[in-house]
Amino acid sequence: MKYMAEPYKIKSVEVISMTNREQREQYIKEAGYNTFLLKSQQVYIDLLTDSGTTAMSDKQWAAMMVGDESYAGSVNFQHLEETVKKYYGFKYVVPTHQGRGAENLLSSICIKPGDFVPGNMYFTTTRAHQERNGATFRDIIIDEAHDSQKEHPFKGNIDLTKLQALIDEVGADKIPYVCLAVTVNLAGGQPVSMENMKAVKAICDKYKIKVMYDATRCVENAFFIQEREKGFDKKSIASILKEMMSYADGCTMSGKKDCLVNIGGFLCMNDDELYGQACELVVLFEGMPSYGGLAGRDMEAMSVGIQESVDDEYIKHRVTQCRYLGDKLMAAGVPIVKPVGGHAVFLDAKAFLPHIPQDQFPAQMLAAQLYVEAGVRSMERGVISAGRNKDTGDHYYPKLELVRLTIPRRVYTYSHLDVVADACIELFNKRDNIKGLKFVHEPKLLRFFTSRFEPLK
Ligand code: PM9
Repeated sequence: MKYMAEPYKIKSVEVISMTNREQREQYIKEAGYNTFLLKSQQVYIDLLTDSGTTAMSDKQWAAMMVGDESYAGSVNFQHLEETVKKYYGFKYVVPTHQGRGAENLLSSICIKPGDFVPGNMYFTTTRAHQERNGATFRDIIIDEAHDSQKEHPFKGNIDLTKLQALIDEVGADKIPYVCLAVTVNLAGGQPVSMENMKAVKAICDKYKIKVMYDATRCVENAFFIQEREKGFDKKSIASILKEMMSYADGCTMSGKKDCLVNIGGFLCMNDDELYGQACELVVLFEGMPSYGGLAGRDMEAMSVGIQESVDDEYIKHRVTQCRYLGDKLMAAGVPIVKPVGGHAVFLDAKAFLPHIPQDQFPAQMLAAQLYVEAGVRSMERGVISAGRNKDTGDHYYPKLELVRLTIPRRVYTYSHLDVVADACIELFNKRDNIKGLKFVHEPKLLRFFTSRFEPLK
């Protein structure tokens, strides 16, 4: 079977709203042509993000009922700690309210002004925390990742020559850690091979540089290793995940993605001193080291979610859904990032709208027009998300100017994806009529969340 059927059945439903084109034209105008500023009841199929949008299982909801809301030493934290240690293998776990809480702790503790943090392509909140603490981010992903049409089984890999060159250029003492994302969100959800993780660790060990994973979509990464890397096809997702983590000194985690919860995250490490510092700082920003900004019930749901996430059938279906949508679009000639990754299909806005220059924000407008077309909400992942260089004030112009159609976990059916595919194809057929945008409001930090725009005449 090319497209695997759902390995679950539906026990509870949420009614979604239909709107007409006239209403949607008005709503997107009111939202300043920014899909983040739409109200959820104005959206029919919501592919804005896979973050916190998961449908929890009956077992997770049951776990919520055994929340121990003691201020300190909650039994749910003990369960979370045991589960993370079992599946990820790190010595210490510090819970946080979500991924960026963990990023804040890690960056604040490890980075000093003037440092460099290399990574396999930037992520918005991750780089913002690194820069806020005085570091410069350096992209050391392989070149193929910046070309939407290049096929590569592990397009998220780190280029080892680029890593070595940075160490030679700035010195190992200016690199507090390498930030290795598994998978790489902004490259299209592209995975990293086990071989690459092992090689990165070997280089970093030589120079006493830590390797910290952004583990946000690590289970999806494990699936691609099982499918594509020699010697892993007979191994379980759980065992691949554990081996992946053995090549890291720790990780940040947004539990809102692969841990299958609506809120939560954590920071892991093996180092005693780093753990001590994280326990001090977490109290300032999140809460006690035994709850980190989460209710007991949220930690319990995350423990169960982690166990469900490594089920081989679950993850196979998840990636298959993304492929189903990607295959439909490719068959109709709609330009997308290839190969399709683990959490989303990314429209290539430069190829979709070649008549709109990047400084007129083609991906932003494409996301707005897709909403008008069919009530489908997506997200810009291009020049607006990339922001401005903190020293020169110029826009960063990423090679990839994308619109992300992100598939929430266990939420939509293949029929919903048919609607999305039809809308994209329809829009592609009338793409010449779409015009660019200009800013009317631009916040300084993480501008994509709240910027407002107007169409160009
Ligand atoms: N990712 C996403 O939609 C939600 C916020 S940005 C619109 O893709 C990675 C790889 C992420 C991520 C969030 C975070 C931050 C870290 N790394 O959102 O703070 O994709 O839990 O995680 C979003 P939190």
